[in-house]
Amino acid sequence: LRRATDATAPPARPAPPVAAAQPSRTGATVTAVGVLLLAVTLGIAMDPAAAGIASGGASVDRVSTGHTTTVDVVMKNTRFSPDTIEVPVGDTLVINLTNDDEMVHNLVLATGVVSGSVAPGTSRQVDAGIVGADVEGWCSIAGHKVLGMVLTVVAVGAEPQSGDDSPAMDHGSASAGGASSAADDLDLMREPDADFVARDPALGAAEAETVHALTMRVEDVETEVSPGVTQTLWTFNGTAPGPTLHGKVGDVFDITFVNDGSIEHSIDFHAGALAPDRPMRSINPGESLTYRFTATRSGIWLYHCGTMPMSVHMANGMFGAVIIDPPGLSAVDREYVLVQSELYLGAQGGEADADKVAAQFPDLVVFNGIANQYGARPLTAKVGEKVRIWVLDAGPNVGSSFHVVGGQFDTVFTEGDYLLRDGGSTGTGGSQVLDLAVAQGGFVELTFPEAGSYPFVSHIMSDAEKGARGVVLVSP
Ligand SMILES: [Cu+2]
Repeated sequence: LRRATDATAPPARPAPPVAAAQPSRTGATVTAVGVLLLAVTLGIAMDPAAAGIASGGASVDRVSTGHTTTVDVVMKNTRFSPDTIEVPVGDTLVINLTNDDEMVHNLVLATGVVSGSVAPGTSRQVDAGIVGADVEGWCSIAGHKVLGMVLTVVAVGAEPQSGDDSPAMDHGSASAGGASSAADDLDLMREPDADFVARDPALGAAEAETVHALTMRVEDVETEVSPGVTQTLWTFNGTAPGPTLHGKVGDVFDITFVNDGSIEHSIDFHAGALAPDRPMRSINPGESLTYRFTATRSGIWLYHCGTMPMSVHMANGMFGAVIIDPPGLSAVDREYVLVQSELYLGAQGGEADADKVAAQFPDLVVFNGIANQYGARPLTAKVGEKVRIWVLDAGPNVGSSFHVVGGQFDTVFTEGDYLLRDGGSTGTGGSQVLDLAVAQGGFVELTFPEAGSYPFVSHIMSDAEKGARGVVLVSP
């Protein structure tokens, strides 16, 4: 190791003078190269990660000045302040990190140094090691980098870097940390394992009670979203979509919202009209709030997390449906509910890739959270039965054009009223697609004329090919 260091280390040089108001420099000036090399060698032996070896060794050839630059950095409004730190090359950088925000943050440096979570109102000291080159840092909580929570460490007096491939300036995505995406493992033709159980698409009857008291608990759950592809989703009550709530006009929903996740979250029920200030506020892990609303209007309503960036929170699983039956809803033989959403895959087992979300480039478009699940585990019906399918488009970014191949809808209810009921005024009207913008919902009714396999899709065909399809298996 010493030989290698001798061969590659540039000659020690005094750090250039830097006019910097904030950093304070401490420590004795080291002049003896032998002592310096010994210090570097010992440092690497004691803490390889601090020397940058674990992150690819971009700065192994740095030479310590023996000085320490200490900088105070405040995290507030999803920003680092200051967001640029100038450090003489060769100095050890120590960052006193204070979180003055109301949500959890952290600092990740491209060298592999991580602060760990910093709770609101707390501080933490981060030893960034010896700075040999410019280093990018960011908050790795999903979406915060996209919101601009980026920190740049400038190594003053460093040699210009060659090429764009330096790990010290990795511009990889915040959530994936520049790692490969689980999208590389996608195989939309792959069948699920034999023991795979699809989410039950059946909608049960609305509960008789008029006050629905329930707990909605945020939990981080690793979920297989397509065969062989898992993501750690932020869920309401363990699944994405969260539970489907079902009631009647006038019912009260008395919700206890509990955040057992790892970052702050919130909940927003479109099914109730109220001032959002208090019930929709974001709460930190370990906190809870009460959210009580009366469902005065019928339809299928979205609920979702409303914490910034909402796109990422929703893309990572935080959505679900509230169904309020319209008065006079006709009886049917079978009733299903399908919630369409998108997935923007981060690393295997990781969280949504915030950059893909911002670019609106989904890897998967799915019904009830899992790609193609009802291809392998079809919905069922019998010839001549009346079937109602509720559909909600949760997004966060892609609408739906819900269609049943080989089927025709004689009834369509969308966004609060019947677009078509029992064939309309002529009795012969039919509909081929339920057309939903993001956050819209409705239902269709149809009767299957003969036995067979009737695929259902979003007729936005590229989305069907990304997983927004299934089958209704109709038996005699
Ligand atoms: Cu959230």
